[in-house]
Amino acid sequence: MNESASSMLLIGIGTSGCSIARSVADSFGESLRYILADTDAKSGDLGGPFTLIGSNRLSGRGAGGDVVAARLAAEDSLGSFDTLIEGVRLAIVVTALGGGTGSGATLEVVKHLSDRGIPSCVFATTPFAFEGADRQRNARGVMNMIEEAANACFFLPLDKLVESDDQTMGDAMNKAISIMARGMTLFWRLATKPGYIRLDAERMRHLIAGSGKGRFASVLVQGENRAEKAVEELRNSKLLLDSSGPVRAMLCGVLAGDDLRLSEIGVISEGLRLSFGERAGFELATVNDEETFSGRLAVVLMLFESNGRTDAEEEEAAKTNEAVRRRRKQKAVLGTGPTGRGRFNNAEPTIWNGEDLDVPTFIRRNISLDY
Ligand SMILES: Nc1nc2c(ncn2[C@@H]2O[C@H](COP(=O)(O)OP(=O)(O)OP(=O)(O)O)[C@@H](O)[C@H]2O)c(=O)[nH]1
Ligand SMILES: [Mg+2]
Repeated sequence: MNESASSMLLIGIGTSGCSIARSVADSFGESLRYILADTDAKSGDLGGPFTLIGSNRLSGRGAGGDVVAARLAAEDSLGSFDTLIEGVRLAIVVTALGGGTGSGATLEVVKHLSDRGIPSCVFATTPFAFEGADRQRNARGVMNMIEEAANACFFLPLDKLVESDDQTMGDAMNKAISIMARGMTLFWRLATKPGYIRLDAERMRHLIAGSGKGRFASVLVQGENRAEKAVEELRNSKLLLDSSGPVRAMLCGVLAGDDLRLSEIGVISEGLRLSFGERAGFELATVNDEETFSGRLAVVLMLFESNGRTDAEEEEAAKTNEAVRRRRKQKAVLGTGPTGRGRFNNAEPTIWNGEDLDVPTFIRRNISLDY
C-alpha cells in the first residue's frame, strides 16, 4: 500500500455501511486501509477487519433501529477505535442512514475522529420513501449533527440513486449498494493514484477539511464523444440537482487510460462549470490508469454548497439529542454504563480537594435523581 493510500482510512458503519465498504475494498483491487464497524456481529462474516460496537450493551445483535441505543453503544466502544485510526490523516466514513447503527454510531465515530484531529468525510445514503416515517425520522434526526461533526458530508437519497418504480425492492437496494461502491471506489482512486494533474491524500485532506455539505455523483462512459456524454449525464444526474444552496466549489476528477485527450478535459471542465456555477471555485484532478480505464472515462464530481438547514431538521436533531441526554442520565443513576471517561479518556482530570470535578456532582455524592 503506498503512503498516500495508507494515510486514508475507509470506515463502513452499520450493516449496509459495512456491505458498501466491503464492496469498495473488493472492487478497488489492491489493498485499501479499511474497517467495518457494526453492532451486529453478522457483519463480521463479510470478512475483513471488523469491530463489534457495544457488545456489552447490544450483545452483537444490532441496534434494532434504535438510534439512541446505537449512539450509547458506540460511545462505549470508542476506545477500541484508537489503535485502528493510528497514523490516519483522512477518514472516509460510509453508511446508510435509517437504521439504528448507521445513524447513531456514525455520529459518535465522526465526533471521536474530530476530537482526535482527524478530518472526516461522510458518504451516507438516506432511506427510500417507501421505507416509512420511522426510518426517515432516524435519518433526519442525525443529519444535521453529522454535518456539524464531519468536515465534509454527502447525503445520497436512495430514491435518487436508483429509480425504484420498475424494479423489486431487493434489486433497488442492491443497485444502490453497487452505485455507491462504484462512486466511492472512484473517489479512492482519485486520492491515491497518480495522474497528470495529481490529487493525493494530503491534497484531498486539505480540500475536505474546509468543505461542508455537498453533492456527489460519478459516471463511467465510453465510445465516441465520451467527454460530452459524461457532462450530459452529470448535468442530468438527480443526485446533483435540487441544490439547497448555491455551489461554492467543485472538485472534478477525471479517471482514464492512456488515451485521455486534452480536448476532453476542456469539454468536461467547461461543461461542468457552465452547468453548475461559473463563479464557483473549480479544482480538477486526473488519474491515469490504463489497466482499469482502458478506452473508458470516469468522472467524479463533488459540489460543495452553503449550509442551508430547515426548521424540521433542527427539531429532529434536538429530539435525538434530548433522548441521548435522558438515557445517559439513567445510565449514571443505575450505574450500568462503562466506567471509562469516553472521549475524555486521554484528558487530564480536574482534581480539586481530592475530588474529580469532571464527574457530575450527583454521581460524586451518590445522589439519586427523581424523574
Ligand atoms: N442498498 C441497500 N440499502 C439497504 C439494504 N438494507 C437496508 N438498506 C438501507 O440502509 C438503511 C439502514 O439499514 P441497515 O444498514 O440495515 O441498518 P443499521 O445501520 O445496521 O442499523 P440497525 O440494524 O438498526 O442496527 C435502511 O434504512 C435502508 O435505507 C440493502 O440490502 N441494500
Ligand atoms: Mg444492522
